[in-house]
Amino acid sequence: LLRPTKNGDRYELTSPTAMPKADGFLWNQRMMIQVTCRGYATAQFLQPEPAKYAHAPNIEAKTFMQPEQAYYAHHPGRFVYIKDEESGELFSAPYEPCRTPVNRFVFSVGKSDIQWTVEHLGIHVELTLSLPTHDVAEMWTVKVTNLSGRPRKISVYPYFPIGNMSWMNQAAEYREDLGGVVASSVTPYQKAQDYFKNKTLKDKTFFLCETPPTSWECMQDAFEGEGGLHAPSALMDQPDLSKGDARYEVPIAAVQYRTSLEANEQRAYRFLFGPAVDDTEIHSMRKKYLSEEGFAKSQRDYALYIEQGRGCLHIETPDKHLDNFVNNWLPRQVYYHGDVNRLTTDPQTRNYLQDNMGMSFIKPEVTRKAFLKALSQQEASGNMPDGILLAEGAELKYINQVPHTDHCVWLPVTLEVYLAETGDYDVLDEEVKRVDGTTNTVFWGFCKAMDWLIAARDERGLSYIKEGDWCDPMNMVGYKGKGVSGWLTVASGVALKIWAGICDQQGQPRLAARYRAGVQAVNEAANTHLWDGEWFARGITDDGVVFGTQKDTEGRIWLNPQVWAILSGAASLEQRAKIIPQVEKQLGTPYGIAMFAPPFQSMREDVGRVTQKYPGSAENGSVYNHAAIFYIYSLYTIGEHDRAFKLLRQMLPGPSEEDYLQRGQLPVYIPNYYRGAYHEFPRTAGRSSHLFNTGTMPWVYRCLVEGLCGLRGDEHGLRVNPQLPSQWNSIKVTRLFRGAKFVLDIRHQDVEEVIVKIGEKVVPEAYIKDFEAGKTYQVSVSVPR
Ligand code: CEZ
Repeated sequence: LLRPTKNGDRYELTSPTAMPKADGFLWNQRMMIQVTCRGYATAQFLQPEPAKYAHAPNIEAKTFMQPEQAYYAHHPGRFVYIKDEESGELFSAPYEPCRTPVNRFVFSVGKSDIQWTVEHLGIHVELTLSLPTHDVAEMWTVKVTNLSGRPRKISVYPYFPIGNMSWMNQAAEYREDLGGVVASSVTPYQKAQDYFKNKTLKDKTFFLCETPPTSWECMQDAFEGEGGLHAPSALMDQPDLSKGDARYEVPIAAVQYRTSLEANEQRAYRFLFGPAVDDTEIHSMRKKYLSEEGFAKSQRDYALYIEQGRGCLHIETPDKHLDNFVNNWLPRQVYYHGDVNRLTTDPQTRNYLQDNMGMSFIKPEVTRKAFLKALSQQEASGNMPDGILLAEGAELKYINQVPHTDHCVWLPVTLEVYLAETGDYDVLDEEVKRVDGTTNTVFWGFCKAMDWLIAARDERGLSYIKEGDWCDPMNMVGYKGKGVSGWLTVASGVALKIWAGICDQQGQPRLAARYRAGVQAVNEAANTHLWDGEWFARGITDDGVVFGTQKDTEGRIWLNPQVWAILSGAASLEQRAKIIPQVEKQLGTPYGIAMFAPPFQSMREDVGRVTQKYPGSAENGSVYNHAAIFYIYSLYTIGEHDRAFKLLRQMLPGPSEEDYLQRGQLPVYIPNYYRGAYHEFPRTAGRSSHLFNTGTMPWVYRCLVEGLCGLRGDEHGLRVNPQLPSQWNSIKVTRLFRGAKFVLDIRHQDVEEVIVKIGEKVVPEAYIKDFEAGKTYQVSVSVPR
């Protein structure tokens, strides 16, 4: 059903029906596309706001990417019909729209391309999708081979629906001069001033053919006729497509190649699909890409671009599936986040900082710039805005119009990773010009942010939540201005603790003392008001109701406050010993640890819309991987490596077939959640959201680097303290660190403490300080059993 290729850099699925939403994604800095095994696609590009060039056939609401997206027969996709001209039989690749059971099916997801192989009626069809590195377009290769051992007459019909582009103006026609179908539209608007803004939008969609087709059709209705998508009238009732256009009718790009194939003969067709402003741009895209050499060159360039995201860690462990993920797919997903910021112009501040935290392992110069950019938008109060504006004219939209109080926390939390990786403390002295016109250092900005966190607390010393914290939809705990967040209280403790350490390093003991006092204050407040006997409560509502306690039948125990209490030090050793068994008992599932349990079954007006999400989906008690990875990270910080590893492993789909089928997703990315409600709704528990935007990724990388492999940097060097799962004997690791390469052989042995040797020389305190960039070091590490 599902298999990796040799080194795990591709995953192949051999059924179009077993995991219908199984998908892969490709991106560049200006676009992304997510495609399913059956051929449905969702593509977006930035201009600079997200836009589409292939739409649904009806008006779509503009929104952010949706979890568990539902596909339907007319969903945008990329399809190729094949008709046997002698028998009249029809099928389509990859699988939709005909849904014909085919003889052979392979959906193969690679890091820089996605392929399908489909065999039916003695015809072999191979589809390949790749992207240019800088431009917005899809590059499609369709290869058709006659395997039947006799001459064949067939028609090949690529069918790329374009959908409802605009209610004001839309049309499509075949353009001989440009060599393809061009659909034109006017982005709908009403305000006069928008006319001037919209002038530069890419309102055309082109589908260019390298080889001129026999015929074409540009109108959805004419193509489909009464036959429906599975047997379109234009294919079944007439020899050739009728060269029709679309005049304020829903456009498509369908072309026909009527061809004869000798036995074993192959034909290759190439197409370019994407948006453009005008004919000139379409013409130049054609010139640049649409040829065998153009495609080959672009594919090489794009593969190199993706390769830049290979990260700083390579592992060989007893778990090959884990290796495949860590060596190929994990850095790719981290890179995606850091490189394109989820394709929005106003990423949420916490997302922006964490996505860039991941870049510390890949391209730390990007992380550095991100801190400067974020701080330049810090408010005069010291608070951080809800989103960071990345493009000129960008505005805070959707969730960023809702006041959340946790954004400052993420500054030191993410900086800690950057500093560990680079040792670049100089960044703290950088001057930042701020929105209010003043200029100050990074260090100063962080202090202001920490002061803001200390101040934004109530008379009990607990942190106000307003309309949300890390948990976006927890919007009614504090909307009247009084409610507090238990998580944010202890998370402030974590932030202040990290910052105090940095103040010490910077020779600022008085500041360090001030922030340590802050840590103590929040930890005490949490213990006084939120400790419930076995775990910490999640918060206290506007009306003074403590929630997330033993009294609650829904939302009884929440993961985040426990985890960050462990990290902040609010939880003592005795408290930890109570918390962990409760967390595992109440939140554990075979698909990972749930964010809280039991899920809410109906609205709780003093908690908010999180309780209205479907029980077990998203923040309402799913296995929300971002929350789960915080827990895993905290377990590594306290040496609980077996618990940590078990949960880390559960984050990946597979490797059993049963598990793949239940999750419905290939192990080429980690989704933002798997369904929870394990006890309430076991049928759907474990199902993937298929949303690859998630703050989980940098933390997974961190857990591997610092936890499992135990190779964490600090100011002067690399500290070695691997935490292998007990059942493993040894692993091999390659770690790139500040320009040097460490090749490590790490073994469980009968030793009392970690012993590190470079060659024959023992490295004191397992702390590698003397090394040079550009050199490779062979390191052997003995770890106590
Ligand atoms: O968005 C994420 C946020 O991007 O939810 C996380 C939060 O920490 C991230 O910053 C937890 O709440 O508004 C909603 O209800 C959405 O469900 C968002 O909360 C959620 C979606 O995954 C966005 O794609």
